[in-house]
Amino acid sequence: MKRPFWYLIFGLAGLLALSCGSEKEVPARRPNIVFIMADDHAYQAISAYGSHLIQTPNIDRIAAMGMLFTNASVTNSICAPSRATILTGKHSHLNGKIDNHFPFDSTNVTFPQLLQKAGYQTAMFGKLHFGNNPRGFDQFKILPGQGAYYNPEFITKNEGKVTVPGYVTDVVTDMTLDWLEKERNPDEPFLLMYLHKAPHRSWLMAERHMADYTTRTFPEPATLFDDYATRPAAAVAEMSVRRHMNWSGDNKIYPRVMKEMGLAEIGIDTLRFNFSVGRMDAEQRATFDKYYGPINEAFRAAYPNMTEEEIMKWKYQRYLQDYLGTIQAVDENVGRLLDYLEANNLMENTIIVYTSDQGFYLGEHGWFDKRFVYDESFKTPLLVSWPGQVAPGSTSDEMVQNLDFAQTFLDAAGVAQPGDMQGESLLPVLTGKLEDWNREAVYYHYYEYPAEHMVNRHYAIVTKDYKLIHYYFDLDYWELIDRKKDPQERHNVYDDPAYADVQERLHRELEQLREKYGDSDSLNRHYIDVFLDDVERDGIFGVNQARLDEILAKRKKE
Ligand code: SGN
Ligand code: CA
Repeated sequence: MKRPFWYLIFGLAGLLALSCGSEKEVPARRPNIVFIMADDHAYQAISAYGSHLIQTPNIDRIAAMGMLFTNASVTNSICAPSRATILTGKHSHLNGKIDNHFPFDSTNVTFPQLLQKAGYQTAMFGKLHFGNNPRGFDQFKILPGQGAYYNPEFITKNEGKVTVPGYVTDVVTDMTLDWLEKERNPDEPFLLMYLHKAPHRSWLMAERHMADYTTRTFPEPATLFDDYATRPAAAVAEMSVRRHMNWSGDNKIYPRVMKEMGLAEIGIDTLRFNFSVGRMDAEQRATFDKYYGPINEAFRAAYPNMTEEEIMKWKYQRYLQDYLGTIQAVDENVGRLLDYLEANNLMENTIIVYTSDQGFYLGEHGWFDKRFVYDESFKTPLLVSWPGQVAPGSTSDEMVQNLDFAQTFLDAAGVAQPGDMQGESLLPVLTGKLEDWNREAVYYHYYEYPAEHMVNRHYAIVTKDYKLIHYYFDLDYWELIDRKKDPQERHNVYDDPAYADVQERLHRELEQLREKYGDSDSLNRHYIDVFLDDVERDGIFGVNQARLDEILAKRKKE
């Protein structure tokens, strides 16, 4: 291949920097960065992770070309905070984006801004969920808020608001390929953020997958009927497949059928259904009815004789059919992007990342959704390829986090990492230089409570062996999980005398971590106050109103 002129310039600059003893080595050829992220994609639903549920041959291609991480996690398992941590390289309590509720503080410095300044072309397509537009991008087309599955609207940098017919996963990919083909300047490296809405709730799959996925049956997880004994926060959370998944909006029982059957929750559930299925055009709707109509009639006939246990099992199957159906389209579209990169000689000098903004419960603990520090939502899929730098087909069990992306990309691009970023560059792990990598524990902090799904605020230290978790509002107690002996995370052994030493050591290490990252009880108090002031004034969607009222009343008394 003919080397372009700038290759020589950077090569010389690199030599010069080295010979002058500068700290930062400028790489000969700055890599392109393709950051692919899905929304709520559980690692249990990727075949490279040994999934029993689905084949994802295209996502697996990234693992075959590069490295699969088995211990990648997020610092705060919820959408917008994860994205804020990715962009800023800072924990939620420092970048301020602690929950989905408040908009992102756009005075934060983000890695795309720094890459843009350093000469990278930057583009973002798909879901951001910040309440404001991204900074540091030459081009963006983003979904407003959560976005829609069918015929979605976009907020664009140059064309205002546009509505594009089609299925969101296909549409976001079309936009991405269009940018690569028509707007990308081949003389400069680029950062491309390709961010899917799928497989986010309400799990509406593409028409072409309906015939297949609405008839599949999936194995159940061992903890589908978890009793939450010893874990009070898990017991009060509202994310049970049986009790909190909506008949219409989630399981696609038509509001009309619900009414005829006398099932509860008609009002809000009808709205949810209309918001998602109601966006389909006549043709899309006809396909939907062809496959979901018979499901409705079968359910109507079976329901009167179903036990509680059978209802849970039915809902679980319905949930997985739709959730996994959306992933089939993500995988196909990732394949389209990889094919494009391959066909255009863009594979060789490109870092490709596949990840999710967090993991997700696929029936484990009886749940859907995320938020808890228990594995399925705390951990997130992470696959990284970079030919010539990352060994093909390799795996790593290092405790890496979404906190590390910003510094990793800056490092790879030869751009200085701001001193107040809190992650670590992953280059030593990716390139097998583990002597330069030294992390034994990570810090976790979830905030959004009282809110939808009612997961209590908690912070935690996680090592490869244990989790020590503090639920501090409005439940106040500790959990200790022995990850090796209890991989299903069902037993809180905090008060077990056999763990007294472990408990004491972890308390100490947790305090050290909180100090290192600058988190504190007074910050916790601050974030609770700001949040409660706001929800008292404006309310909040999906909250358990009775519990919220009790919390607010108690606060007035104090
Ligand atoms: C919506 C969903 C929730 C989900 C949040 C946050 N409810 O509010 O189930 O936890 O998004 O998800 S829905 O009825 O509107 O679908 S996140 O990925 O954006 O954090
Ligand atoms: Ca998410």
